[in-house]
Amino acid sequence: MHLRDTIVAISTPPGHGGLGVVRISGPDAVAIARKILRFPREHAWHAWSAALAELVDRDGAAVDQAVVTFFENPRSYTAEDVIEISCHGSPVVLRFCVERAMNEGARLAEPGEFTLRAYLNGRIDLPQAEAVRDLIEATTLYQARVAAQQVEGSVSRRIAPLKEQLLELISLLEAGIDFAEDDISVAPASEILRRLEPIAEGVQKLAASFSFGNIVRAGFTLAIVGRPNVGKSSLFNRLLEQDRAIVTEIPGTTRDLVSEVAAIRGVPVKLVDTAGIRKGEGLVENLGIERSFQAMADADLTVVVVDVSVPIGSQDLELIDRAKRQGRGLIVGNKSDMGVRAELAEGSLVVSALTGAGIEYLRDTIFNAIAPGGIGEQETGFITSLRHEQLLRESLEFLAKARHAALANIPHEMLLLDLYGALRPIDAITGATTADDILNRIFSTFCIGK
Ligand SMILES: Nc1nc2c(ncn2[C@@H]2O[C@H](COP(=O)(O)OP(=O)(O)OP(=O)(O)O)[C@@H](O)[C@H]2O)c(=O)[nH]1
Ligand SMILES: [Mg+2]
Repeated sequence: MHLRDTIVAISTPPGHGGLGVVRISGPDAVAIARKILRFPREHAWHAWSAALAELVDRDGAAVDQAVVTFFENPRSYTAEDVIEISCHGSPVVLRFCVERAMNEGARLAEPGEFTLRAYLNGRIDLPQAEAVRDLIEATTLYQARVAAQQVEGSVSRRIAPLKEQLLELISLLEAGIDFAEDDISVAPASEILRRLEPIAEGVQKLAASFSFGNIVRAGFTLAIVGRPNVGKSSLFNRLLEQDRAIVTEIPGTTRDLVSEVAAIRGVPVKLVDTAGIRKGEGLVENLGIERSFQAMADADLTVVVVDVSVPIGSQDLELIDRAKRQGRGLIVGNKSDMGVRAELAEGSLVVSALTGAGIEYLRDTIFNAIAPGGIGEQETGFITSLRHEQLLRESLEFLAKARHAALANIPHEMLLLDLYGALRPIDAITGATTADDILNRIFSTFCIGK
């Protein structure tokens, strides 16, 4: 990567729009902008203020009117001089603007290169840079909020104290080795163990937060199963707040899987409506039922719907049993508006897809199944990146080794190797010691212009 280059890219999505933004960053940004723009009066660059200008071709003919903003280094997105040219959102005009900048010496930016520069210039760390991508790709407001916290540095803030404690322990042992001739141990095993424990606990907790973080980022699959006509499709539509699946009074209406993503308390949940399960009436129905079982096996959570207005049947019980065996099942008694005659096990919910009664509570219950431990704690910062989780697990392994070494009174030189081993992955998370190929992998998943 050549930080001396000045880079340019269209930062708004492809296609026609009211506005389109071209961004230029680097040492020559101002000089290039001067050549491709014409200001009404002799223009003095005022940083962080907008100026009206004309985008001109080489002969000086105006192609478009633009609003130009100058972010002077180091107080810009990349920590370099940044010019944002806001033109009309026409793909030809935007491409023209980029080509003009390239003719004047700018280079087309690689995917994620603006953010990469922010990182290389020390303005943000790696978790913050990765969160920028998540923020752009968020599909629910909740995902965006989590990513925004990470852009602000929530991941690094949780890692920093753990790293600090680890460094303290390392320097304690390093100091002890220097005095080794005196044959006095500065740090007895009990002291090392006492200090190791909270570090390992903190790293473990953070690594474990990935199970929820991953759901927030990648989503969660919920299968709705049950006998025919119990109201699965009605419930599916109700949770989706949209009439997506066909509902009729004829049992066996749904023949195939229907799936759609709904936001439940902000978490993207893939809802899967399935064919009602009964002893099959024909080939198509049997195939549909097979898929219902498959969906159940694939789901993170299964909602077994029963008709609560009639006594529970043996087929209901069979399904409930199967869901329980597969892990996470939730029993929902539907049609409560017609009276409650079924006796349901504890922890079951009673709702009416028709009137909406009990649906909010069902949403809460689904959310709690996704986020055990309550949302309160979860919001204080969890990791959403598989890369972070793997590095934390690696660090944990070394911490466990260090613990064994301390227990076995192994010389501190050896124990220190384990502690450095635990430190390395932590540094790799924040980018203190990250190899170039890993950087390339991270930033190549960005879109161009970010
Ligand atoms: N009274 C009442 N009727 C409901 C309720 N939910 C669904 N129904 C009715 O029950 C019938 C079946 O609803 P569906 O949602 O199609 O049931 P399903 O489980 O998807 O049925 P299949 O796709 O055939 O397996 C329809 O006539 C619905 O209007 C409810 O909460 N109360
Ligand atoms: Mg249906």
